[in-house]
Amino acid sequence: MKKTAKTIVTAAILTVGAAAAATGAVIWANSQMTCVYGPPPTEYLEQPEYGVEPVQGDLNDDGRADLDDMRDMLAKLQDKVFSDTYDINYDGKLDDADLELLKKILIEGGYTEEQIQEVLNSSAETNT
Ligand SMILES: [Ca+2]
Ligand SMILES: [Ca+2]
Repeated sequence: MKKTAKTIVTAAILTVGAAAAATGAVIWANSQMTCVYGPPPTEYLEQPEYGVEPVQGDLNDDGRADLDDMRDMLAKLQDKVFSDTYDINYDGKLDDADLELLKKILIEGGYTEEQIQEVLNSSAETNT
């Protein structure tokens, strides 16, 4: 009797499983319960930026820290407008300390002192 009941449950699970396989759903089952998951949420999968670690020094959100980020920071420093995006050392101020930190990040990322100095010079020229 007990064996028969289990056989019926197994048959039911297999039926649900076949239906789930046809729709691309995932089925999970054990002797106590059956759970059918829907197909993977494609909208989520198409947006891989979720759960991705932010890149340190990436201020314009293009996924990498580069000289454009430094140009953006220089512009903000010249405008003297505080923005917490650019306060990369999180001290509540936008100043040279943030610029120094960004320089360090860029050098660690493979940029040379010369490349950075060039950006600093061109920024100083446009300011005068
Ligand atoms: Ca960037
Ligand atoms: Ca700061």
